[in-house]
Amino acid sequence: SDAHREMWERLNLDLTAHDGLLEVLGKFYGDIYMSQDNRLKGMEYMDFVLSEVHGLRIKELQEAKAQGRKVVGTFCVFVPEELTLAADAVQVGLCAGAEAGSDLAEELVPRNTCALIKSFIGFKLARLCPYLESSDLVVGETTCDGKKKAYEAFADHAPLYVMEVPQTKSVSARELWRDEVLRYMAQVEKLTGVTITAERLRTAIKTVNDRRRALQRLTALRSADPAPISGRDALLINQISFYDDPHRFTYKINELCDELELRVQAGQGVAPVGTPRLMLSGCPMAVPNWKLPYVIESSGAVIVGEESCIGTRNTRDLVDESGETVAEMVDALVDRYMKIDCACFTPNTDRQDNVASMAQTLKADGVINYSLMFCQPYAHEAMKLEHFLEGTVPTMSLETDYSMEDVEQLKTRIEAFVEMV
Ligand code: BJ8
Repeated sequence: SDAHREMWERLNLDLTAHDGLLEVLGKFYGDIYMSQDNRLKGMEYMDFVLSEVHGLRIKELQEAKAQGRKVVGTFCVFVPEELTLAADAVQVGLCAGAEAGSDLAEELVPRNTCALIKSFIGFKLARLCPYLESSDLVVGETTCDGKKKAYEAFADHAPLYVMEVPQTKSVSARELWRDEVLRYMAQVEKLTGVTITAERLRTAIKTVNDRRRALQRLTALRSADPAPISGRDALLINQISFYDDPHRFTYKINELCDELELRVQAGQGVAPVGTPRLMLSGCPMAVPNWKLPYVIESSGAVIVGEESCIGTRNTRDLVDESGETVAEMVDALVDRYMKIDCACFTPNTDRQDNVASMAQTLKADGVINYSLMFCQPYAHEAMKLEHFLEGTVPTMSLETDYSMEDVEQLKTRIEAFVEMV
């Protein structure tokens, strides 16, 4: 609409390139999502949110800003959203899953950089992301080398703040992380002018836990056979969880889970009983990175879980809600975030156990390790996981990026794997 265009213009987007992006996105979504059978009624909300991803949600953010609220953009699940919300700011995920502005990105970061990093830089330099342009603060983090060096370059282009994420789970690493959580708390208080009180923090912890609980409910329902929801739809839900209003989103997911429960009771699903059930494990799939799930689900399999930051790695652990003082609640946050089993940690053996138990709970017939090309941490762990899972569940590892050039090749490999499981 004209109002949307005016808003995009005010945000200094490149309108022509942005029109092109939305057109491609709409077509891609139609092919991958609207072609599915037996979709849940509850997915209509997701279709709507996605169709308005650069429209209504951005308008809401602009309205929040007009009321004096701040917007914080993030690239990693280590940024404690509870503190952002407790300071009355809005948090949105910025990591990007489409190839855009890669020529420009390659002027800022080396060619051999993973597609996720190149994408968020490309989106910025090509002026295509209204979330980035709405952000008052952009929070980076010292996770993989690719990201932490990219943020140095990115700091010239965005109001960047970097959290130091430790590399191990030692006692001193936890101390470092606690300091970093407190430093972020001071930063977000400075940004908003809001002091984080115990009451505000308690409410925020509850809000984020409620969203996690709703997504845990979804994860659990996916253990049913036949699979009651497609992997594509479940991934979309997880992707949308990063930028939708948390209260509205949680309500909608619980509603969708009610519908899923009825389906499971009636023995209905999106694919016949006996369809090979696969689990994805590895790098996050940022919106609109739907390529691999689409290829997998067009190869005679159904995806029943995502062990990923856009998936269970972000929803598995809750923050303890029994803290009464700000200090106790901060400690609870520190403990919960230290449980994240990102491949940037060394060693990271918890992840192996988590993948194995998830495969078992979800009754997965196979695990696909997914690494983005040039992602060292997840490529290394894919090798470890293959060994670890040997004899329990068939595993294969794939490396890919956002381009469509390897779709046929992926399909061939996945079909062979599906035959075998
Ligand atoms: S907690 S997984 S969201 S860092 S794909 S940029 S690792 S080279 S995304 Fe992540 Fe936080 Fe960890 Fe999760 Fe680097 Fe690999 Fe690229 Fe990656």
